[in-house]
Amino acid sequence: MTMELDEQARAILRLNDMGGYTLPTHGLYPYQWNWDSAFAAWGFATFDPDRAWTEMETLMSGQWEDGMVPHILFHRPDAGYFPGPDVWQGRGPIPSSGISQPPVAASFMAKMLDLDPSGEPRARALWSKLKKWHAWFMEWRLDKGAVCITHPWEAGRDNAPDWDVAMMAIDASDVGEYTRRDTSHVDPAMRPTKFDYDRYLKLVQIGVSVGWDHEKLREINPFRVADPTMTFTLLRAQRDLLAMGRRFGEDVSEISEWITTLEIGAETLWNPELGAYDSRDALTGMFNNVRSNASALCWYAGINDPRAVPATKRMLDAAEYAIASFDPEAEGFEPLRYWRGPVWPIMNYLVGSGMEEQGQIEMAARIRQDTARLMELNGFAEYYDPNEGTPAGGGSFTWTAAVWLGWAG
Ligand code: 2M8
Repeated sequence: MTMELDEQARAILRLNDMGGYTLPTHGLYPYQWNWDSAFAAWGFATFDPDRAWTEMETLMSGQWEDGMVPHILFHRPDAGYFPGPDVWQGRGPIPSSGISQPPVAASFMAKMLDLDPSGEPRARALWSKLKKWHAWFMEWRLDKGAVCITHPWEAGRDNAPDWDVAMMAIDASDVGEYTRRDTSHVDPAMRPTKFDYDRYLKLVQIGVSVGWDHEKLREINPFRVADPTMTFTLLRAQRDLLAMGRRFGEDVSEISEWITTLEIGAETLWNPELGAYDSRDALTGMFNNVRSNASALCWYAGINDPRAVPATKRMLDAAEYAIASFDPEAEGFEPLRYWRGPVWPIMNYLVGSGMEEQGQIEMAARIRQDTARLMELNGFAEYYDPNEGTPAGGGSFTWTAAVWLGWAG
């Protein structure tokens, strides 16, 4: 059984391999996405290390002059996705979007190096690029030491309830006409709403209007939210970058300082009333009061926080398959609508492996078993209904297959 699933997972990576980069899935996502690609590299590392390093190299080849690594690289035009390169008008060496995504690449590169120590020369060449990207976050995205997103797509948790209040404050009345493509690939009931998309596009238009100048955007962008996903993944990635830097004989003093800053920032996201790490609107200073699976990334970031245990356990127990992206007991929970309830294997891996490392064995085992069960029963979907296990979103999904190969299987 396991062997068969291993083969299926490898076949999905091959199927989505465009030669040098991997699509999340054909049809719905016909380009290279940043954090998807890091997961893909790790999946490939379990059976084809050479291909794994190439994936990372292609991702980093899209890095902008200022250090940012965009959330989408549009290698070849594809009419099946909107908004494409003509709308985004990124200013990097490869047509791209104008925002970034959770920086998990350094952490997966560390895993790749464990699996394939002979890849060290390629890792060394990538290391300084990753450092430049991490420096970019530290320069442009901090609020009280926590990492902010400037667009919901930047967090990777597109329509999470975390952003609802901030989204309501955006005037998108002049966004104009556009045609979505996502809803022709999957059921619109599983996707973000038109209200969300109007604002997603409005924020892109604002970015384009200033040529994606981060300094100007810091002044005029109407959306800036400090986010636990970003803060915890960057904190973890800095620790992994530092460990690799020491191994390569690099000067890592600056990275140590970044880690201290991010640890302080992470603490500013602790919402005592919620009993969880929460997103905080950097423009208003208000917490969003949303209990999501991003809170449980604290362990992945190396923060073994006893305060976070009770609410996390409640979230695990509130659904058949852990861990729902949004608290199943909260008002507005939607088990099939994207980041407003479904369970995501990639988040399960980040949360579960962090718990394993920090000795939260019971919760970790539950999450890992549930992740495996979902794939055994329902294949390699983008995400699943946390109560029924129903596969949803895109099928034959790269990062889900990678999680099977690297961890759950
Ligand atoms: C989803 O986001 C894209 C926009 O970036 C979309 O809905 O069009 C998110 O789940 C994101 O986290 C993911 O990287 C991307 C590709 O799988 O899809």
